Amino acid sequence: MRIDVITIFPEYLEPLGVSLLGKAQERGLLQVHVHDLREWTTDAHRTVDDTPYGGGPGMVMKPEPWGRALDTVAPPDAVPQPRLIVPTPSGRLFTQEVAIELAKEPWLVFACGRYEGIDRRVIEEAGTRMRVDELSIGDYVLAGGEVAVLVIVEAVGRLLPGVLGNADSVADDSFAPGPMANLLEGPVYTKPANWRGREVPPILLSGHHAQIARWRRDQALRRTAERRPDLIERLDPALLDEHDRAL
Ligand code: 6GU
Repeated sequence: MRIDVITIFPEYLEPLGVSLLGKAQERGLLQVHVHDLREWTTDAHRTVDDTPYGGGPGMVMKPEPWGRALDTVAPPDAVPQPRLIVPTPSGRLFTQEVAIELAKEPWLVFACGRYEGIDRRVIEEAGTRMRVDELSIGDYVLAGGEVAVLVIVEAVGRLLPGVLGNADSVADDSFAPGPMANLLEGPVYTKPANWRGREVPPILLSGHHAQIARWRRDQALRRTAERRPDLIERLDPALLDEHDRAL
C-alpha cells in the first residue's frame, strides 16, 4: 500500500517511521510519503489560511495550495485514483470496519486540515475524480488532523498482509469476527504466578483449554457490560448462549 500525507506539520508524522509501521516500510509492505502543504504556496509568507466568509472565529485553509497539492500528489490522469481521507471531527466515525475497508485499497492520500477546516470546494472538486472519506476518530476535538492520521494509518497498516507476526495476529482482535467478536478483551497475566501476594486466576494455570476459553469469554462479557454497554446492545442475540445469558 502507498500512503501520501499532506500537512503543514510534516514532523508530526515522523512516528510513522517507528516500530511496526517502520518495519513494514523497511520490508516494502508499505510506502509512506509526507508532503509539506506550504510547498504549494506562492506568496513570500507561504500563507495557507484566511478569514472565513460570513464571519466567525478562526481561520479556514485556502483552496489554491490544496488544489495544487492534490493535483501534484494524485495527478487527475493517474489510474487508478487514490482514495482521499480527510480527518475531521465532523466526519463519519472511523471504526475497525472502516479500517478493514481501507486496508483493501492500494493507495490512500490524507489531507490534514488545521484551524477551522479546509475550504469546502477542495473536498467537492476532489470528489469529482476520487472517493473522498471525511473521518472522525472519536467525539472530542483535536487541534488538527495529524494525530488522527497516525491513528488511522496504524489501524490500517497492521491489517496489511505480512505486517503482523503470528504472535499478535489480527484474528485475536476485540473487533474481529469469531467467538469474541465485538467484546472488549478481558484481563491478561504472565509470570510470576504470585506477585506481591496477588495470585493469577487458578483456572489459567489448570491446562483445561475449554474452561479457560469459557472463563475468558465471561471476563470479556463482564468487562464489556461494565465499560461499553452500547456494545452489548449491538451483540447478535444468536451468538449468546445459555451460559452468557446467566451472567
Ligand atoms: Cl479526524 N480531527 C480533528 N481535528 N479532531 C478530531 C478528529 C479529527 N477526530 C476526532 N476529533
